[in-house]
Amino acid sequence: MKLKDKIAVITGATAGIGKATAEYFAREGCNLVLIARRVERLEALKSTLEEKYKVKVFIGKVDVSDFSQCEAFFNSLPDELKAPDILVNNAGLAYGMEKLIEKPVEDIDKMFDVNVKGLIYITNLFVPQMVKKGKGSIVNVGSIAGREVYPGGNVYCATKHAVKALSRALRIELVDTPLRVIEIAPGLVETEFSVVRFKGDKEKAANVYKGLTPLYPEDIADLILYTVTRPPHVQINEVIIMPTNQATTTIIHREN
Ligand code: 8X3
Repeated sequence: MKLKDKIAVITGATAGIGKATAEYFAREGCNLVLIARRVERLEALKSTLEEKYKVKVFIGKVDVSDFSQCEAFFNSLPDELKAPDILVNNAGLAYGMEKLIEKPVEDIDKMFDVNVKGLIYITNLFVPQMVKKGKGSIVNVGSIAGREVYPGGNVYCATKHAVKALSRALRIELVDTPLRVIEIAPGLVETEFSVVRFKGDKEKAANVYKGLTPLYPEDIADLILYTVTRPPHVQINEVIIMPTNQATTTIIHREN
């Protein structure tokens, strides 16, 4: 499948994996609907991609954890954008590494609200239109934290296990349609993820990727592009992708 003149909706589009995916899709001539909270970044990305790749980019300042914002943005879209060819549920975050019993309640809520409820809200708005159109790919960005649990991972791991469960559930429910559901589960990818997790502590964040070559957002964008451009009868259900020097969430070889 070629992406030229297709439409992709991407959440969490202004940084990391979302931004790289927007760029990789735009390079193929794909029009974009980019959803994120930071409007200045959205506007800057829109003008860069439109100018560089001559594609149309629509932007939505939306916090995916707020259903009324998701719904209002969805309702404001012209019909053809309500039924994209590709939906990338990328928005997600982790907060902290405390033990479960010490976790601040607002951090627990935020992770579930964005990673799980936000993904469901966006899916439930766009996917019915994709079903009506009779084609499309849904890409959910999961994590190896949805395959394993590691010290301090607790709630984040629970949300990513939920992303795996929701992806599998959706695949079952869409089995009689031409739609495909793809879950991408990365290990260490160097993005703002760790700066957010450690609430701005750049040193702690840098330590996460220290001594190894991590994955970069472009590596994941490249994989997402691969999965959505397979022939329509090919559904890549799940892909686990890690840096070469990572074997599990905790077994990581680092050079001193
Ligand atoms: C991010 C990967 O191992 O930091 O989803 O949880 S990990």
